[in-house]
Amino acid sequence: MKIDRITLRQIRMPLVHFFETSFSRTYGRDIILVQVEGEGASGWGEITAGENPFYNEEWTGSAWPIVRDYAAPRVLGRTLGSAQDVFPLTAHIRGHNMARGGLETAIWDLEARLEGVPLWRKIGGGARREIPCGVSIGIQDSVEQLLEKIEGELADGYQRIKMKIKPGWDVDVVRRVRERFPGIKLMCDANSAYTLADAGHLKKLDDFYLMMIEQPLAHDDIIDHAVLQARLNTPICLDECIRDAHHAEQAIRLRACGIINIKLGRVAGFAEAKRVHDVAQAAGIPVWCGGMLEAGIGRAHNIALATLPNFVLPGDVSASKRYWKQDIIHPAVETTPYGTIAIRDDPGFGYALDTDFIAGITVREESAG
Ligand code: OSB
Ligand code: MG
Repeated sequence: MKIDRITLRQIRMPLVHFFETSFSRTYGRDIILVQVEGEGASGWGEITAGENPFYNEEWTGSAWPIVRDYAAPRVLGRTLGSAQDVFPLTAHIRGHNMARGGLETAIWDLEARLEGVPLWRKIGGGARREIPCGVSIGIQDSVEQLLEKIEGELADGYQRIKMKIKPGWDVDVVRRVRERFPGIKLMCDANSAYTLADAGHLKKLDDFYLMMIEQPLAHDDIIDHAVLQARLNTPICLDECIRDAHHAEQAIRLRACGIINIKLGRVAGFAEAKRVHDVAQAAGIPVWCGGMLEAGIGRAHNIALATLPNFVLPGDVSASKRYWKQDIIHPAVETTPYGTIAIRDDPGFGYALDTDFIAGITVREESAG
């Protein structure tokens, strides 16, 4: 498979509802799409970096030159044995996994399309025909607003609720949610807003039989999570900390977590996501697929990933309409009344691209090849 041309497009899309985490509130996304052309076909990827370097070190503005100047030149004009070759070709880049992953996932899509097979099959997935879905609900302006949102998501069939927390919006809010919804699968995500000095406070969350507490401590600190996990009954789920399979091995060895959230971008694409999955599976640690407010391409890649066998917990992959008035793919991603997404059998990531719509929301474009 020879890669002849690579095109980057930055698209701007307003969110249907703002999304607030412990680190910022987002009203819209600036997303980079990666198109790779070769052997007469195109593959597409989406860079999952945020608009600011707050979740991790990457942002839309850093991802563009990283792909253009460092990642793309490594594969452009080169004949690849398979998409598996892309990860090692860009592994000399320190960090910037989301930028690398946008290119890597595009080449997996291209390879699947050239072979005429669905992406989920290409990556060795297909353990399930429908993936179980949860939702991630941001910090709201009031507890009443949060309760109302949760009620709506449950009515739509979603199987578990994740609520974002931060200091000042944590134990008391979780208590109100638990009182109102005693039977639901509930979890929270702190996006690194606490330190070990808060261990006593976080311990109060044990009262609410949460499925897990996601990434309470620093984005790069597995050791403190191990100390905290020893004090909590609730399983810790690591997100930000797990940037590659070796981190997963270390976290598991240190008993820093009971569950791992896998995000394609955070681990630089499908090859490493599969390795994280395999490490966790061998250790009996369940995983689920995280989200980064993706548009349709990234969402479709997540669906494929979540068909690997150890993705046994509902993930943060949900319907397009929760994010966008109009998505960049056809049809939009939809859920069943019981909170699953059915996988598709079309080649590649399985959805058609709305290229006219993409052209209309493109604010920056550059090609090489
Ligand atoms: O920590 O999982 C996270 C969104 C942006 C940055 C970080 C996270 C999230 C989410 C949203 O929780 C998941 C989604 O609905 O895409
Ligand atoms: Mg998270």
